[in-house]
Amino acid sequence: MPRTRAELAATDMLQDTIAAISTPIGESGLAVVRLSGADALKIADACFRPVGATSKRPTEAQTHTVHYGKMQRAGKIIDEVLLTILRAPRTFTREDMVEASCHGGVLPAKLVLDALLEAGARLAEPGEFTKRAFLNGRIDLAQAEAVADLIHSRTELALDAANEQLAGKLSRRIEDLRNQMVQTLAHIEAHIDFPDEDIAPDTKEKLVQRLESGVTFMDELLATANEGQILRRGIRAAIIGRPNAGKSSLLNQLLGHERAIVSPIPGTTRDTIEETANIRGIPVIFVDTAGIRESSDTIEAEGIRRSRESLARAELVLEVIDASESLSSDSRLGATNGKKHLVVLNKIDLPAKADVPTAHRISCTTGEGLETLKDAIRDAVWSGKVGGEMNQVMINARHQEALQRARRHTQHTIEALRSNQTLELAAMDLRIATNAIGEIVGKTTTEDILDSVFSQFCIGK
Ligand SMILES: Nc1nc2c(ncn2[C@@H]2O[C@H](COP(=O)(O)OP(=O)(O)OP(=O)(O)O)[C@@H](O)[C@H]2O)c(=O)[nH]1
Ligand SMILES: [Mg+2]
Repeated sequence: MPRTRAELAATDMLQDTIAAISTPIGESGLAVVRLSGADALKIADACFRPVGATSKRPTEAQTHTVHYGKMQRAGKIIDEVLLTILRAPRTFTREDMVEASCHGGVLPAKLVLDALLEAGARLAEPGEFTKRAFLNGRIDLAQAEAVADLIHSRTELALDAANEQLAGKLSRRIEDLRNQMVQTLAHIEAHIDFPDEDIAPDTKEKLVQRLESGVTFMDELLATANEGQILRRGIRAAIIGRPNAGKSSLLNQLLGHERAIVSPIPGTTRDTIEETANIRGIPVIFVDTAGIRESSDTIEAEGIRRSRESLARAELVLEVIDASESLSSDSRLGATNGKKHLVVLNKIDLPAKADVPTAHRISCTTGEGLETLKDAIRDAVWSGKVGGEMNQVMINARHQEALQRARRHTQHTIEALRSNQTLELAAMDLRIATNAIGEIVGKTTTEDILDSVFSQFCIGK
């Protein structure tokens, strides 16, 4: 049953004061332990002893101030910390918050956390701080997702897109669309309440037009799904070819460091090697594979089996051919099942014995042709449709599913109005469509949707 954000906020989700270590576990200079909730200041009070003339107890401290002191647990000093006091509502969660910067390392942060838990806090679930920012109305659901995208982004382009979404670029468009639909729905429902007055034909036509422009807008948003997916997940590109063609050399060139072993002995690479590179802003997961040939060596044969598996899983294939060797009947890869497929002719610095007219000509030794190849990789996966109005709005899989559902039901509404079916029918479909649009920003949502969104986060965010 979809519920509004306010309804969800009224459940017991926001009762506890939550705590978590917000920095990665491991040795580091500093670690930050976060606390959020109605009792945050009181709980911090129980563990913190201020040191120095200007430091205050958390409950007496002004908002947005920093205090130096010792953290205590069972009467014993466990660490010296800087405590940042943030009083509601100008905080990330809109609740009272305390951030303790303690010494890095696994133990100090863990002991500070334990002290806070013993004083009455509960360990936060993954993404629970961001979930509270959503439930308390500071950000909407699409913006909360952008926080996760921001953390996970692997290229600047992905980071820019996440920042735009966090700033509300997608949310504003979705809100506008939803408002239009709500108005249309209200109009139709008004006529259901007064059955004597049927909608005048020209008014009806105006409603249909408004819904149709809504569908066009949904299509524009849907067209960004592919790019959105690529930026968030990256794209898998398998480097495939005969032994010694220069596949590992190409991987190293694309990564900019010597990741894979390169040698003149055919059959050097046995296992597949995966590594992500930033190609013109797009995260590309390159997979270097064992050269494909007939082999009686069982280890090499297993490597070749894995090469074929990588080929099957890849979205883009880079077929590497050695230009200094004559082509034979088994030099070429053959059909790749409609996958995006770039042919790369390597070793063009050597006397040529093979030629493939459509190939991208490169030399991993001199670096020639590599920049052009990177452009070609980008062009193969990036449609270039994103730009202009939709610039930097890139929807994710959840938005895509909701938009498709909304589109379908909006179409039903249009058909119902056009064919003069009952207005109840038209209104019902439009209500479903409006709710689906509302799901994107979390206007209408379910606990399942929230769980699946926030489970993508780490603990402490
Ligand atoms: N002259 C020249 N030699 C190259 C070039 N690219 C690679 N090589 C050489 O070709 C040999 C094979 O290179 P690798 O990158 O190991 O080839 P591979 O396709 O990974 O080979 P396998 O792992 O055995 O399948 C090495 O001696 C490289 O130095 C090139 O552009 N020009
Ligand atoms: Mg190799």
